[in-house]
Amino acid sequence: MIPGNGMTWATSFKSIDAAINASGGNAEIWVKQGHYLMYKTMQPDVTNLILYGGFSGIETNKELRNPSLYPTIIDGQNKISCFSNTNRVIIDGFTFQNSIQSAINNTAEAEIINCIFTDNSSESGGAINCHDNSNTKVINSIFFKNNSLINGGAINLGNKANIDIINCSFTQNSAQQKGAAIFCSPGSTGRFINSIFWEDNAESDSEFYASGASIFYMYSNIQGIMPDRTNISTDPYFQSPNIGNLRLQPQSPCIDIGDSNAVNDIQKDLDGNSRILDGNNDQIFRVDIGAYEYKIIKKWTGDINHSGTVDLTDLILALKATTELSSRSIYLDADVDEDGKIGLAESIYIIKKVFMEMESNSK
Ligand SMILES: [Ca+2]
Ligand SMILES: [Ca+2]
Ligand SMILES: [Ca+2]
Ligand SMILES: [Ca+2]
Repeated sequence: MIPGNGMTWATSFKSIDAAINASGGNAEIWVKQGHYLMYKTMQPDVTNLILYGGFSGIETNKELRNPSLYPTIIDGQNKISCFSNTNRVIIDGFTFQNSIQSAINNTAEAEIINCIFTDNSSESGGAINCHDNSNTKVINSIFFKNNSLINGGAINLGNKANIDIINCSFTQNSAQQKGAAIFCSPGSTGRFINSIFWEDNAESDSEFYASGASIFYMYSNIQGIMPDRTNISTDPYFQSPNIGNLRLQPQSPCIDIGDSNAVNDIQKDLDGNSRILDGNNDQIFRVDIGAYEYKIIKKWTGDINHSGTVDLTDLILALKATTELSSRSIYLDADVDEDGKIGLAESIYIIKKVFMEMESNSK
């Protein structure tokens, strides 16, 4: 591919690094779906960088991307760390895997949204190492099977480092010593809201270690804590935790018990579905705990023309509806995201459903 100017998909850069260097900072970089093997740690020397993943490679509007349909995978190949920032950065919509020395090393300020961290390792902080005095915010993200040789299987917080963890799910991370989900050094501050910490495994303090640190957890499900007014400690009923599917089953205690105020500026979950949905059918919309919002599947969900099946005809009708071409065979109770309209959310739902059926038929 001939390296371009990065202004269109046809003239895109050869690598994420090339795009970062050319941007000079204060820029958004859109990264197409794909499996990006890292040979060199990305160390952007620019400020206010925003990296978005999850594009199929035709979008002209970033709202149309979908990291769960079009994963952008950053792979450290068990050789290197993927990303290291010394300036403010936003990383949204990526999967980080197979890093050593942590997938992300944050020494400044990082906002990490809609990301999946899996099979990363380090001495401390397999997925994210938050170095001394850094600020980190993690939203709608999953930490699955990361590990550390010492402390902090998924996340390590250095001295005077701050972290906000909102609507994240941690499971099956491990640490040889303390804090398989998160290790908080003395003097650090951690706030965990609407998050699940379940079945992580360390020699002690499996979910978090926070001696000498300031820790606040609210509206969360944490294994090993005493339940209180807002927090619970009970099996979250992930769909298939052993393969990293941390969506909630219908009987999950995490449905509709989160703090909706914490997600005022978060419109979607890790699947790109609407937050907030009414997941227990009491007509009250309340956010769930964890990275995914549970959605009740109603009789006509996605079946735009009420034919009894969800198929490509429904997709065409839903797409027609997005361009405001009305059709007599569009039924509003096929609504997927409870916004009273047929459009993009329904189109994405139908594509996923049709793909999933094709996949299960080909097995
Ligand atoms: Ca409800
Ligand atoms: Ca809900
Ligand atoms: Ca149909
Ligand atoms: Ca809708």
